[in-house]
Amino acid sequence: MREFNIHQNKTVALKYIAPEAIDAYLAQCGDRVMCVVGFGSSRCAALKSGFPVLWVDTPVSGCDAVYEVWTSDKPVTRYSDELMTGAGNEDLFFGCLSARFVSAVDLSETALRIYSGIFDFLQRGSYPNLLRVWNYFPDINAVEGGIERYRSFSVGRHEAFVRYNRKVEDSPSACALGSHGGPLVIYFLASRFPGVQIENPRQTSAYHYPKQYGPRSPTFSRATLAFQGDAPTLFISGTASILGHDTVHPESVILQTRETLANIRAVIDQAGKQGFKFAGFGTGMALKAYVRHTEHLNVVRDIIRAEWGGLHELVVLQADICRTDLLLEVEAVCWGSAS
Ligand code: 3EB
Repeated sequence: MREFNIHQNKTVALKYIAPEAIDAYLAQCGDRVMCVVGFGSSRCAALKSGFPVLWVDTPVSGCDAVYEVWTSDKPVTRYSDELMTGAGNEDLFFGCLSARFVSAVDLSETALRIYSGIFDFLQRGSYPNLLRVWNYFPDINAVEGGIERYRSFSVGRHEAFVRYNRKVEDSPSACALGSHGGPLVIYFLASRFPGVQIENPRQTSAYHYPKQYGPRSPTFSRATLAFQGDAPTLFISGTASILGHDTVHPESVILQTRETLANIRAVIDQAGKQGFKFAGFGTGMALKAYVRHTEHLNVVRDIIRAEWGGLHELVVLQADICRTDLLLEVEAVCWGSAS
């Protein structure tokens, strides 16, 4: 059998695995598996390994489902309590949570409760630093009780940051997308070591967005740079066609895709100024694109491929974006070369 070496010098690695390959992949990874998230419109069968799967109801371009699998270069220990399941080693921890909610207002309360639970957990344990958070919930653009679900979510999340004295400038990288059903689903990566927050010079920091985007600004950084191990890892937040704080090219998926990729490049360049040596698009980048309209899935994928060629990992999902005029959002993980 071929030598299994996804890690090279990566402290955490990420792979997108098809349903028919997932059991074999997890068996190979053994006690290095930190987190498994399934994306698809129908839930797949339970895994042979029994590893818990956090499920996000979003159609996947070109297949029924895909698994996002995070692995560590060191063995991890599984964790579970009434709030979350997770896995960690001495430096890094992945946590997975989900919670039902019934309305936009309830979503705010639920986000506050969940984030408070996360911060409690982080403060108690050996991973006080929140590096990256993924947020998914259905009907993200629905307006209920006079407020959009996304904005209401941002209010509850912001309140948790305030209550736990988390400075917005130290916010994790993040994304927030609309799934097609199910609960609020959150997973996160936390670390023993603080990350370095990266902002995009082309964009207003999200935590300084003006009130026109909601009563409380979203608490995320454009990227976080984690310096664990031999080579740093750059976690780039969901990135969209925004300049300053304005959506640009609302009518054109092609121009929105190009602007989004320009923003990602700007974040990588900024990280370079703060010590990151990018290993390059071919081996050093995993990318997850979210596209609002099914008919745009291929054009977004084609532009990404034309710009950056054969990426290490690329998955394209259909999901709603948190601003109604945004047609897509792209997140990325970049690995650095050892310095
Ligand atoms: C933006 O730049 C687009 O609320 O956690 C991107 C990444 C976006 C994260 C979040 C929202 C979030 O404002 C939307």
